[in-house]
Amino acid sequence: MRVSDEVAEALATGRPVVALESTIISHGLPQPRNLQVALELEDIVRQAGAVPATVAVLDGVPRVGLDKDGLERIATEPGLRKLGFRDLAPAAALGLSGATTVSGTSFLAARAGVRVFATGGLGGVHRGWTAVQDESADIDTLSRTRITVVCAGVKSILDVPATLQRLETKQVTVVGYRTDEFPGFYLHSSGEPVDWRIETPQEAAGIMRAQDALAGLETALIVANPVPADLQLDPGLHDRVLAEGLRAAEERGITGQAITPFLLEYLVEGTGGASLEANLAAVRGNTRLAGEIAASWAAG
Ligand code: PSU
Ligand code: MN
Repeated sequence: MRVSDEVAEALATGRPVVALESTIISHGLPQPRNLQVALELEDIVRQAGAVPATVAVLDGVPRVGLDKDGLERIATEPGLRKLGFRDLAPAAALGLSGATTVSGTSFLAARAGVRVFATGGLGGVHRGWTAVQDESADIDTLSRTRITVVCAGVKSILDVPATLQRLETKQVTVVGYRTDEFPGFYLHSSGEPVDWRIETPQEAAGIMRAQDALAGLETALIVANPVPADLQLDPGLHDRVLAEGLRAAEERGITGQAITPFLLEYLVEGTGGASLEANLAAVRGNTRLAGEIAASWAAG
């Protein structure tokens, strides 16, 4: 694994660092907007006073902290793989390049000593799980990785109540940021309750210190930060296009790793780009908050 000089120095001197995932860039957003977003997210982290560490695997080398060239490769290289935790070893051994999901990113970031990670929405339990047991590896990795993930909930293409149940079973702490309801990714709320609510980045850092003091399972802290209500996708449009997308996925037999990118893209097209704007608003807000939490954590 290669940690960039800037990230290594920040970690060595106790400066705040925020990990960013790369699958959202390679598979989650359309070109050429995705490269602009990758750069913008790094900027947002810097504005919060922290150092960005985008995570990916390049030519078989897991990387924590990418330069502009690396970000460009993630955004533009054709046929880039999508790498969860279990894909890291084969990618390394075969010298392949790929973008890391929440599960791949969490593992590598935590290994490098990065404690805070910003993303859009987590993977989770897919709808129809009673027939096809598709549950994102994100959940299992977060159940045994000490990292704080700031997200806008889980993607609304999933079975949200089932995902929350799995997070409970797997002992992953979930707190709402200034909300009593679990966010709905493109939507301000999923309508599902969360057990804990915090109001400040300092409170998040406090929970992280308590996790360490309790020294129990190495589980993650999920800080669920809703997209602002005025920037959310229209809920009626969301429900309609999502239902269409789910039908289309079923008709075309799309399953496994391909289903998430397929549905995200379907939503972008079906909403005339509105889902993309809501997605970006959520990711920007999460990145800003992650920077603030990392700063508070580093200051403590
Ligand atoms: N959230 C987004 N866009 C994405 C993803 C999440 O807004 O592209 C990615 C994340 O990398 C997440 C992955 O870890 O989708 C989950 O994929 P799967 O369901 O195949 O585990
Ligand atoms: Mn899956």
